[in-house]
Order: sequence, then structure tokens, then C-alpha cells
Amino acid sequence: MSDIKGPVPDAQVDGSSLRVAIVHARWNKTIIDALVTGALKKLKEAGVKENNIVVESVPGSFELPLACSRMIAGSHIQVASNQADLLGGLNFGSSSGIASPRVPSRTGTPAPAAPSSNQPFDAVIAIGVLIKGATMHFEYICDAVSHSLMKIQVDTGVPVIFGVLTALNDDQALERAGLGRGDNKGHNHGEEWGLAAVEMGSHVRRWG
Ligand code: DLZ
Repeated sequence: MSDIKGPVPDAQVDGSSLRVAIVHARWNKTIIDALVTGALKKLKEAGVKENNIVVESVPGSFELPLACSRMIAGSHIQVASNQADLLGGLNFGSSSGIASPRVPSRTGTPAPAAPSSNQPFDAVIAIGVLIKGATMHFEYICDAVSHSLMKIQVDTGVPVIFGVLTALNDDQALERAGLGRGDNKGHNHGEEWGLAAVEMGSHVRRWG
């Protein structure tokens, strides 16, 4: 990352009392996995307890707004079937490329997740990777998803972190997940999304 770009981390972030959801799409899975891992790493480093992190997946980025909205509305409900896999190391099965959606499959026997608490979510991180193709699909989905996620957070008062990469090609997306193919591996933006969730969740607790 260059010296002039990127956020200044807030040294005060304490996530020990926060409950956070990650909702991720399954398109472009290699990149998604790295981003989710980056977000989880920072959530845990900021003190968010494992049983206060819920991970859900949806087919593609277009499904993220509805998933976020329902998770915020129903955040007292017990959690995702794939949570143990993700918290245990993104155990989704083998991957042969970055440009296809995948249905999660269990490849090992993950340790059982601790029971989730039932407090409302303090923040939701929506993670998707949109890569421009030959048609207008990309533009429509980017526009709809970004506006919808903003509306959900403003309407509900629950921070929705915009973890959606809108890349013009594969390399742009890979570099923003720290997976760059050249000398420049880039930087994993999932880490900032994890920190942003903790900071915004803490702020909203204080602001009321
Ligand atoms: C259809 C589609 C396409 C072409 N590209 C992507 C993509 O790059 N990233 C992504 O997350 N999802 C993509 N999708 C799937 C849509 O988001 C959505 O899942 C389907 O249109 C079904 O509503």
C-alpha cells in the first residue's frame, strides 16, 4: 500500500463486547476466502469473541443486501450452518479458479463452534467480488448493491461495512485481496473491513 492511501487505523478499537456478522457472496471464491480471512483476523485481534462472529454465505453479490437486511432484523436467531467451517479456516473444498460460484462443501470435520450469543448485531460486513465482464451485468449489480447496502445501514442504524470489490479485471481484484500475481501482492482490504466494523459498532453503541 502506498503512503498516502488507505485509512489511519483507530488505535482504540475494542470489540470485546460486540457481535458482528459477515455475509459473503460465493462468486470468485478464491478472492472471497482471502477477504473473509482478513476480516476475521482483524475482528479477532480487536477482541471480538469467536462466538460473537456469525458468517453466512449467499450465491452472489446481488443477494448481499437482502441477506444483510434479514440478518439485522433477525439477529436474535441462531446462526449459519457454515459458521464452523469459516471460523475454523475457510474449509470450503478445493478451488480451481477465481471466476465461478461455489456451493460450500465440508472437506473435513471442523471443530464445533461455540454457541452464538443472541445479542443484536453491532455491525455487518458485506463481502463480494464483482469483476467486469462483457455485458452490463457488472454495472447494474454494482449500482444496486452499493445503494442498497447504504440504505440498509442508514435505515436500520446498524453499520453495514461495504466489503464489495468492484474490479475491472481479475488482477485488480486479486491485488485488493493480497493475492496479486506479480511482484506486488497488494493488500488485503478485508482487514480494514474488520476494523471498520469494530470501530463503527463501537461508535454506534456510544452514539445511541
Ligand atoms: C451473474 C453474476 C455475474 C455475471 N458476475 C458476478 C460477479 O462477478 N460477482 C458476484 O458476486 N456475482 C456475480 N453474479 C451473480 C449475481 O450476483 C447473482 O447471484 C445472480 O444474478 C442471481 O441473482
